[in-house]
Amino acid sequence: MGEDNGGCVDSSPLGLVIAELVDDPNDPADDGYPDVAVVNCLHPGESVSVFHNTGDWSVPASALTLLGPFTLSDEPYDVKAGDFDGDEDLDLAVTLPWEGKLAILENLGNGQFEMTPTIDLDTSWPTGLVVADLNLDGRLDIAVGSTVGQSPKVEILWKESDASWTHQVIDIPEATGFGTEIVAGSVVKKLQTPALLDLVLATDGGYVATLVNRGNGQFDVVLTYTEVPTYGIALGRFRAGVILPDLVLTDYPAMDRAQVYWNDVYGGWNYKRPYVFDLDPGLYQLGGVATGRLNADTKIDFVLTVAGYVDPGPPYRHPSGIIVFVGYGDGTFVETPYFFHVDDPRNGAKPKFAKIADMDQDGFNDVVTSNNGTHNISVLINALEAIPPGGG
Ligand SMILES: [Ca+2]
Ligand SMILES: [Ca+2]
Ligand SMILES: [Ca+2]
Ligand SMILES: [Ca+2]
Repeated sequence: MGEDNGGCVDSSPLGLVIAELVDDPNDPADDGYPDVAVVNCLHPGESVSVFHNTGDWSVPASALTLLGPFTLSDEPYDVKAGDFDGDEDLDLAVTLPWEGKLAILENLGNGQFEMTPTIDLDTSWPTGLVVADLNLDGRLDIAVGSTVGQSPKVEILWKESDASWTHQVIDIPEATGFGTEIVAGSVVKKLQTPALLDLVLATDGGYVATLVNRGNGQFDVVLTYTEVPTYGIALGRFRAGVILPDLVLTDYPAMDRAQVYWNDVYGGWNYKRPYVFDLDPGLYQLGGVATGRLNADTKIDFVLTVAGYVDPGPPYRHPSGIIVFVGYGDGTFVETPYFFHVDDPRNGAKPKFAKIADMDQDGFNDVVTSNNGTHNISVLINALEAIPPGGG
């Protein structure tokens, strides 16, 4: 525990994806339980670990079975799942910033994943990625947030009918910084082709770039200046009755705020307000953010990860954990969030990415975190009474 690895552990998150990656054909109860893949950036030993969700949560500590690790050629950043070869098993795509490459691990269908030849990118420092069929041709494409020089780019890998990838680099004029996290969603209403997904990229130069998907490889870039380097972003339908999603991002240097923006319907984002957690600001480091339903109401909530620090004096330690901001369904959230302990910072745990899924299939979403600085992920099974519904 707590094995350190210089910049990787201190500054790079461990990407995490929840998807049905492994099915035990001898165990019908296994069906439908989502599995977890997480990238390990410790050197040496850069790899992907897959946790098979057996579905037996009677003893939570043994509900996940570790598979792998499956070796990568260099330090990874993020991972997403998609069936890239059409065999109905979800494969894994991993960004390798130091190499400027993308790795695809093929799911062999028996709990094993095999590295295929890495794909050279035309941009450098790929970080976040998203897997989606961006031109509605039935083949999954990949969009990567990256950079050229000091300016952020999005590189799209279009999957062709002969299984090759065609690269397209989309410039984001006037923005600065590295691309960090990228997400896909229907951000702008499209009368002709409502299913076309747009892309939203955050940069550590303080920008959010929406790439409005016009189809046929055409994207209009709409830029919003957020003033602060961004770490994580997530979309969510925060306002009941409003179809287009709003946005929440983590404000990295301030280290104690999430910022909520409302969709302006043209691809831009209107700043609403920050949400502050009151746990000794400065003694915590914000990580990622995820959106979803986390209590018994139908309103969308969001969850942040925070990494605590160990102090030489009282109170000695500031716990690492997750913070849930309960949504009111009108685009606002509770003032006082709920904190849940993940791990002891004396173990070096710095929770980074958070993902939401119903791990035990009881009908209520749970939270999974990647704990940078350790060899652990944490699964927080939702005990509903712990998170009362928002008022309002
Ligand atoms: Ca596959
Ligand atoms: Ca496609
Ligand atoms: Ca809720
Ligand atoms: Ca659950």
